[in-house]
Amino acid sequence: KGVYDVIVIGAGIEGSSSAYNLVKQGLRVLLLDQFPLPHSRGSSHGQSRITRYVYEDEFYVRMMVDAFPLWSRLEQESGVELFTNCGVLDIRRGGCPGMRRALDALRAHNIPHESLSSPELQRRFPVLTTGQGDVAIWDPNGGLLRADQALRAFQTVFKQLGGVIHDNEPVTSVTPGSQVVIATTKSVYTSANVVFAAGPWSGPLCASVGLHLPLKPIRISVFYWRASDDYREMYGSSQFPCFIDSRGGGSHFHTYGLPISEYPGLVKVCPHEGPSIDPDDRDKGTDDSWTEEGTLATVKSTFKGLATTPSIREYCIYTETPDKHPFLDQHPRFPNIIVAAGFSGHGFKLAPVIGKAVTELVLKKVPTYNMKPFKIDRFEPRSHL
Ligand code: PYC
Repeated sequence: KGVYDVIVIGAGIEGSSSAYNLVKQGLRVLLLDQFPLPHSRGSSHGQSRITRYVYEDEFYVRMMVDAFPLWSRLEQESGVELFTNCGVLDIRRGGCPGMRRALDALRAHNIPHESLSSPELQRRFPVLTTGQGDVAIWDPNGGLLRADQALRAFQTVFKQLGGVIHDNEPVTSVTPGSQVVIATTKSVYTSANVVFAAGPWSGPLCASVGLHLPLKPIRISVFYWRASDDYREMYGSSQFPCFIDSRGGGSHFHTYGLPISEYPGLVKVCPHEGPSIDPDDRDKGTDDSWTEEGTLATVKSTFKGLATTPSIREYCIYTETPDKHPFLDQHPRFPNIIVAAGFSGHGFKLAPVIGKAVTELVLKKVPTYNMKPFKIDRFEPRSHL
């Protein structure tokens, strides 16, 4: 009792997927969360997320090649439909270097895609108004993930396989050693390995074991905009895709969006930026009117028939790293402490392969994926210690 092979701290999507993958290896696994589950305090709540093959970095495309079938496997195991294949548009300025890189990355893995010019975009998606120099990559196999159901599915299967979840149980200390001692508000546990997957709380957790990582929690406003009656059908998932808009500059804020799904008649269009916050004070006073103004500029310039005031604003936290790649690595001094943090707002879709990669790190197996971009010492070697 109280002794585990692995304790995962943080039952968000990365921690829950890690716990699920670890228990499948026959390990005794405890998944801890500081809040009662489910909760909306971190980065894994809400009903929808984008999933896609299109990425500028080839190593993410490689990971998505595995992530799609692993999401399907979770659908089968849980009996819950998690994915809607509405496609994804990656909208950009023509000729930008990122466009070339993204196309090369897709080609490297033979992923079906199309390049669309501005007139072609408007022909295919009549709700769009794009500028002359705008282009897009069409990722027909991407779409929408049911986020809160996906989180529950990982946790349900984990428990069915013998995993243990303790929620409403904050960790109060971690003492490294060949057996790590984890104290919480309710108990003391020992474990051969620990996974830090605490989302925006990962910075202080890592610092408590001498690891100082550049992790910056930011608050993202999740906006829903009413579609007028004439356009409502055109914004449904059978006609409208998910999109990421990285045109940047001028009136174009970096935004993303999804078709009508969780709230009848409401289209999700959100900024991909926000103010730096303390996750314990997420909802307090920080001015982020600039994110609403920036998103509104895109809503007005690009999407026909949407209201000019959002009907709903919710909050979600991204935990950003300087290069927007996560830390997915062993602690440099204590190799039985694994860090999985800093997903920078694009980690949800990757969760099945993050869980697999974490399991390989715990079991000291040869990694399936290129782990170099995720190394803890990639910025300034040893300055983090
Ligand atoms: O990775 O596709 C993505 C995404 C969209 C919004 C936040 N992340």
